[in-house]
Amino acid sequence: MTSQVYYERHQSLAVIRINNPPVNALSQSVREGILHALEEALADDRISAIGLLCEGRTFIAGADIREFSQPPQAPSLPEVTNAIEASEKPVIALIHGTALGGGLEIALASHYRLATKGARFGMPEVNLGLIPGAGGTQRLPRLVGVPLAIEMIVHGRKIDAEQAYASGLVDEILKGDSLLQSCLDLCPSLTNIGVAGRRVSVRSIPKPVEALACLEAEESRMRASGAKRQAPVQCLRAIRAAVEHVFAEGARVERELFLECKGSDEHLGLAHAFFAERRAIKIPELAHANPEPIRSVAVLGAGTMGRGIAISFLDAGFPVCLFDIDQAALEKGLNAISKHYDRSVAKGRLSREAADNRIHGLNSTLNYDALSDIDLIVEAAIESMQIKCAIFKELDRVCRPGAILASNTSTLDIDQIAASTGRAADVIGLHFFSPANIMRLLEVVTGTNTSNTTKATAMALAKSIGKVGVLVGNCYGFVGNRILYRRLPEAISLVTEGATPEQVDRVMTEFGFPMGQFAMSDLAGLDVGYRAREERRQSGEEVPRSWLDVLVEHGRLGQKSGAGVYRYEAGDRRPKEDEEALRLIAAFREAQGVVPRRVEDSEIRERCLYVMVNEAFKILDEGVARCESDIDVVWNCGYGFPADKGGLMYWARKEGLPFILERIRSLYGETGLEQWQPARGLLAAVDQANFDATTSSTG
Ligand code: 3H9
Repeated sequence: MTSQVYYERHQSLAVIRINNPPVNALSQSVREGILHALEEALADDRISAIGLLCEGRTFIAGADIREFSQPPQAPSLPEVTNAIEASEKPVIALIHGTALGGGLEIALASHYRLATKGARFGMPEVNLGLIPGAGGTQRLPRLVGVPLAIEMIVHGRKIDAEQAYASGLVDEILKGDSLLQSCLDLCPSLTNIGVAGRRVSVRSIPKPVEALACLEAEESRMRASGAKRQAPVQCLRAIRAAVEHVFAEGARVERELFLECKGSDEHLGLAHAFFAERRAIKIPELAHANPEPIRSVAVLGAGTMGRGIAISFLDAGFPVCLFDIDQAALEKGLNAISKHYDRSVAKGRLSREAADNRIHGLNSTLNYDALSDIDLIVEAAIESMQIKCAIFKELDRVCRPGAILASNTSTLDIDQIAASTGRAADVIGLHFFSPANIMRLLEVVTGTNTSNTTKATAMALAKSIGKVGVLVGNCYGFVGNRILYRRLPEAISLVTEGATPEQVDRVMTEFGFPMGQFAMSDLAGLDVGYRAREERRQSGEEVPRSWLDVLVEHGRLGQKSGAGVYRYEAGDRRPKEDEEALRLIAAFREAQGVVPRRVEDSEIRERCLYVMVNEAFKILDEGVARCESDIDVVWNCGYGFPADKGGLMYWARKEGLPFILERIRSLYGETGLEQWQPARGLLAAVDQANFDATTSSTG
């Protein structure tokens, strides 16, 4: 066969065994190997059935994404799936781990699907800006019906073995551990049934009238949402083709749409984002560090952030002790967590039993001494250095040697926090993003003395709670907030000069952010930033006053007070432009002697985004981020940067660094402001780009 595909004979069962670590992706040699093995099995009279089995931790996780950037190589995946389905001997997919994308398409082309209890199934192509391209959009709706097919293909939802069995996607969930033995046991009966009625492509769509209505409802939902990504639209088109046409025609439409998606910027951006996340956790300096096992977690502070962090750990199966010094706050926190799980049950996201298990994993204390045996403590108290240092001093007193002491600070100096303990090697920042149980980013902030073991433990922990850990250095705001804190003043200045907050936010949402800068500030609470600015002013720093300060001083604190930059109606979180805020802004301009001017959208886009790019290069210059793609991950997973644009730095390179630098230089010339002083790394990157352009044109 090929080096990744083996052919074996077990009595009358041929086994095609795939071994392409780590996830058995369908690279060219795997596709070729499957076809050869299939031919051999079909030519062998002793064989009556064929099993498809994968080595390692999973069934096939899809096409090999790395190959999409290369010229296509035969055989194509549709050739393989069609050959499997055409086989006159039954092909049985033996599924463990995850059957994803092209892997699920192989399973759908097989005549029987047997799965282990823990198996999961999905069509995540849409998350890569693609559609399933090997018959998935045609076979899945025929097998499980259009509503579930839409969920899986358009929304990328994964289902477990039980749901797969209930929907008819798998024929049997195996009781034993050995897929091969179970297949051998079932072989005689499957062989008797044969393949004739088992080819999914010749089935008709179940409940066609309902299917069409469901398709139309989804299409209008998509139009109304104004979503910008193309892949979900193309997924729906392909499913519609399955409803309206015979398989061959539907498959032709699917192929066309797949190839269109494969060449799109959306796919290139999302594929970059996918690999950037995986690159972020590969840290050469930690290659030999052994993570410590974490068996128990305490979260200090029962406020919104602490609760979200506690839920993240409970969801991942960790026992959690919630700590607060205030009994009422603690009870409120425990209550909120319990209610969160009740809501998950009511929405059908979690079974009552699973929710109860998580709630049972939670206990609480008002007493530091109760933390003495805990492996990891995450402090989530308010953002005050004085309070955090006092907490860490207590933790140093009570916690066992080797326990990891983490702070969820979003800005403060980890070294200063660590200095309040006698164990700086065990102190680290774990910066969660709100809502902490939902946002995928975890900035792992290292202090000067944080040990490699602590860093490696924190990075492994991030993965085990389903977060994307990014290792960053210590500076005000770390990577994410430091960049954000450059965008905010720029957005404020644009409004001072004459734009409206609504205009600035619209430009950002048109770019692809889910929320504009000011809607986000309202959500976080304007008083938070105000307090931080006041603290800096009081410590002697020169922090210019802005109209945002004026809004806070007029009691406009954001969503929580019903008014901030925008106005909010009761029970409605949608921001509405507000005359009162505009009046206060106008009065501020007048007091400053500013005559408002017309600000073009293009200026807003450039100033808000280029200031971020310049700061990101400064962060790289200082070694606070390890590489450009780590910055992409931080902004994609923590701040809603549109991942189909790849990430801040990936987008900046596409936008053109020489052009960005030219604008930055001119803004620096006009304003003399530090944020527009070109970063060294940006200058070097542009020099390099110019050098590359010269050598390629002369060579
Ligand atoms: C498709 O199938 C299109 C077809 O419909 C049509 C074609 C015509 N290819 O995530 P992990 C690598 S599109 C290449 O850390 P986990 C990954 O980069 C595909 N490489 O592990 C990493 O490499 P490295 C549809 C892949 O256990 C290593 O495997 N399928 C692929 O946390 C481990 O990955 C998908 O979108 C791939 N398809 O999670 C599935 N997948 O060690 C995408 C992974 O060098 N994959 N790698 O950094 C996943 O969702 C997760 O990787 C998975 C395992 C759940 C499978």
